[in-house]
Amino acid sequence: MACGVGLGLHPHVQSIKLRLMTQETPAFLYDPAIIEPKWQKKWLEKKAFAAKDFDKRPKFYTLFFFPYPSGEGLHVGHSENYVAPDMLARYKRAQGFNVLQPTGWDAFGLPAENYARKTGIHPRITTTKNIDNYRCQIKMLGIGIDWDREVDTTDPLYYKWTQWIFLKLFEKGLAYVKESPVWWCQTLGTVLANEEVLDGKSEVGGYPVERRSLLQWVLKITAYADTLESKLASVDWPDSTRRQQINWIGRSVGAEVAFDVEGHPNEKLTVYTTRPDTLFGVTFMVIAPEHPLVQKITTAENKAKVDAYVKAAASKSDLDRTELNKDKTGIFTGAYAINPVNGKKAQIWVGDYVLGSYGTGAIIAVPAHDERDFEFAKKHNIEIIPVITNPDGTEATLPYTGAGKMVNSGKYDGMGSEEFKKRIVEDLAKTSQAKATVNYKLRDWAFSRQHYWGEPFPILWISEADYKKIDRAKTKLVLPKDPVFYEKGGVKFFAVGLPQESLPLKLPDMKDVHPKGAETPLSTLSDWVNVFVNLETGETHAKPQCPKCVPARRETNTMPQWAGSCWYYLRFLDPHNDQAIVDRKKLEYWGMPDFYIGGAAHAVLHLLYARFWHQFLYDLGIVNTEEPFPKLFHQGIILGEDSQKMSKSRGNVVNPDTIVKEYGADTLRLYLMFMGPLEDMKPWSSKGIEGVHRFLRRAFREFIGEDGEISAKVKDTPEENPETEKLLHATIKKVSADIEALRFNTAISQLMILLNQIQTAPEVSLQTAKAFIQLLAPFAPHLAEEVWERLGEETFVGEAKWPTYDESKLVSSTVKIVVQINGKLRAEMELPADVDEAGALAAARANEKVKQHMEGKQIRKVIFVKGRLLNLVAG
Ligand code: ANZ
Repeated sequence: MACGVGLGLHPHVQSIKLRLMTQETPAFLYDPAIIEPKWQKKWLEKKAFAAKDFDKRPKFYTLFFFPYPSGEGLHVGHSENYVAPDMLARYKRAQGFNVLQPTGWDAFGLPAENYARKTGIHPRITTTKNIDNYRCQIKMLGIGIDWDREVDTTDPLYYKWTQWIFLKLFEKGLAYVKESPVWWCQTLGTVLANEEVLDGKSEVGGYPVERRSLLQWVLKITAYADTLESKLASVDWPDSTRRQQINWIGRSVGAEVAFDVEGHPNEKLTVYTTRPDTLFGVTFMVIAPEHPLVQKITTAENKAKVDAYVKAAASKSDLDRTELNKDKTGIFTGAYAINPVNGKKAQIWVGDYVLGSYGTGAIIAVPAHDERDFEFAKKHNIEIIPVITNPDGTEATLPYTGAGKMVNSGKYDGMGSEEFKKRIVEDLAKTSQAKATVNYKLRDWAFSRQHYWGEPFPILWISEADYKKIDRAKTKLVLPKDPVFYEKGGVKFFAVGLPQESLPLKLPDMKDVHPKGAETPLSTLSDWVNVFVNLETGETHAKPQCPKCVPARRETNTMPQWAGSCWYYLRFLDPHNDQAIVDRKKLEYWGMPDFYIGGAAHAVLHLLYARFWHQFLYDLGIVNTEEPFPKLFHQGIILGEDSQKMSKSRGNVVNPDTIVKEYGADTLRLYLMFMGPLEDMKPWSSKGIEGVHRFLRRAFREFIGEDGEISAKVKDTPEENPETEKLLHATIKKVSADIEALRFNTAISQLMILLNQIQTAPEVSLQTAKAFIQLLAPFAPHLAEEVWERLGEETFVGEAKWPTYDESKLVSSTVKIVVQINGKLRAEMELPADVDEAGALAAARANEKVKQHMEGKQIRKVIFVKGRLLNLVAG
């Protein structure tokens, strides 16, 4: 049973009730089902994990990717994501840091809406229920969260600020509208997201889908392409993630070169190329099917074929046209371009592998120096002219993509190709036929969704005539520098932002959140959509109540799920502020997360979008750092016991609830961290979990006696067995360093070694027992609190100062010296580490065993190896 579902009780609580009734649990037994809820309750009551604003201690802000509360509840992968930073947080707290570990819910999104579509249950209801369950599960794992800072992206008090940021983007010209294709499913009567369309059919039901053009909001993330790339150098992130972002941004340095078009004196065909050094080798050109020149230059005899080709291309996605397209197809337009470097004619083809949305939508093709063009030229019998040799000047085997010396390039022959690359652009620039440019693969961010369960846009649409009436100096409406408008049937509509003080614009309630046939659910709420707006105050009314009121339509798209997660890390610093996103002083005190952990799957979307908004907020002066996540870490995926990805269909999913019920959260926590290095992908093992559970039982039994009180073995004395003492200091050193470096697995091994030593020693000091419990506390906090309490402590173990080690204690004060008599091992002596030959000999003479073997013999020769051996030759 999932947390909080059913009887409304934590499964632990249920089992405890049973146990208490039957008195099954003697106090000396380690029983997580009793201990864990007990301490979770105490932590909550005492607000043990409250982060204190402006506290004098140094701050430590740790953040895990906040969960999307799905109906399925937590799986063990999430558990790993929350447990690991919790260990760090608990350690830092004990180290004297003012630790902030918050969480919240990324709760808008499609699953709740799809569930509503199937069951009729409103997303608000499912979302609240799922959040309750997740909160319960996170508590069940013993994660130390400051619950007073919990946020929920679907709470109007939260999305007020998501809308506020959007309005700022709108005001600064970074939000605009564009007609863009979306997937429409006639049978379902709805727009579908890309991920809901599989192989050209709806994921739900498998119905046919078609492309429909709809007006969409787009955010100009490309304005930040340069900063998004360059600032990556300043963050401590996994290399692969940094590289993925760099590739996604795709900075490309090249040149635009303008070609004349034969027979069309008023047209220019401008291409984008990263290889202007190959310009003399151009034998054909390829333009995208959507390029405006296609219609103008295609000759009559080629028109029918070209039209058919263009039509076929229109139904393909960019991905189908590029990455997934192995066979580069094309069709000749019958027209020619004139090469500005030598006046040579080049055929102009249409090819769908050239994208209209990248560069200029047109390319030069150089078969001698590009594999793709080479194959194309061979297939269509187009001339191939080599213009670059091997680096040593010899003729290269074609296609040759490297650098070398220029040939067949007129006056530039013999010049190095790298030098020529710059030179030709400079020379063509003199006659405005070329210019150096930078392009990015990054596209602007399509920011509209045709769903119900998202943030409404705080935007109204009004007529052009009414827009012109607005007095910019007086109005409270938010207006962009350049108007944002669209045209329909020859009439223009202009976007205005609601006054900032009117936010939040609440998501209106709807019975059926998936009305059939509507492009957007909100568009069916005509009373909500059609309003009158006062052009001065920005207030909206159901009726025209004043002379300044004009009719307006609300925007009926909602924001994508990414919006709320773009800035949530800021809200934790000041979650209840109604006047600002975050108070500046609190921002300055806490700063950005010192540690941010989550799965690698978000390498580009969330982590890029959040950086974009952060850099925008930085430019507005709202945040004081250029990057939101200075240190990022990805935990590895946990596989099923069969080493396959966990999935319902494989039946290899491990449910944390079950594990907690069977072994307790401490065992789950310890095992998750003991499985292997945090960043590694690792398979689950039932045997492994048994092993760590036994370790915890042993730890408990070692310090707690049969009567449930301190074990008789634990002595309240300053004396400690030298071996135990040495190992304790080594363990403090290693566990501290390992936690800092997130090597939780090796820290746990070391604790196991120490426990073995404590078990072998006849006694253990109370001090050592306490230190061991403190070291164990980040990993198994419930057990640690319980033992700590029974050892006579009154505060939480996490509040006690982390144990320190003494470097000098790490060195053994004594050594074992082996005594051989005539080559035979006769005795072992424990002596001071720095004992010399005379001292060792004196000790040997006094040793009973040595005395026996020396009876009647004289020492003839002594061989002494310092710290190890005393060999006596006797006769
Ligand atoms: C001539 C050439 C010769 C090229 C050569 C490459 C190699 P990146 O680095 O990815 O920016 N290109 C330009 N616009 C394109 C478009 N809209 N669709 C498809 N391909 C396009 O790549 C830039 C190169 O990709 C450009 O340089 C152009 O081909 C092609 F030996 O120009 B090149």
